[in-house]
Amino acid sequence: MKHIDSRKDWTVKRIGLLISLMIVVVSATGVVLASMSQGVVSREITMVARNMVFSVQSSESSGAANPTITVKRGQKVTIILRNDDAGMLHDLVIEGLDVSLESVSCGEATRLTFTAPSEPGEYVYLCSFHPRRMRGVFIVE
Ligand SMILES: [Cu+2]
Repeated sequence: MKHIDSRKDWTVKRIGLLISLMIVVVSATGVVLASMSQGVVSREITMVARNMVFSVQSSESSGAANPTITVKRGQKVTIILRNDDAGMLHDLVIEGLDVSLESVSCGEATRLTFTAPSEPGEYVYLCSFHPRRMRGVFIVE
């Protein structure tokens, strides 16, 4: 009988410990999720204008022309526009969002930080000087 009692006691302590651990894990997850929804996890995108197309400098897009850009809803996004086109003026506008980067001449760069919409959506980004050739899709997921 004594043996069984001590075993039961041990099990109760073990369950108590497990519950405490779970509470810690759940609270930690909550803190991470809360900070993410507040846009703390930000994103920086460098867009290069060269040969009349945009490309993004990152491992995922490997310099493709006018790549689709995907960000998270509510995410804080910084876009850096760099112009590598000699004798050309380029800017960057995301239609339907209040995002408009000023025009830059070759060798110059400009940046703009904004918060992505809280709802998913699909938008068009373009250079207002060359909207047919310099145009891509901006997705909020
Ligand atoms: Cu342009």
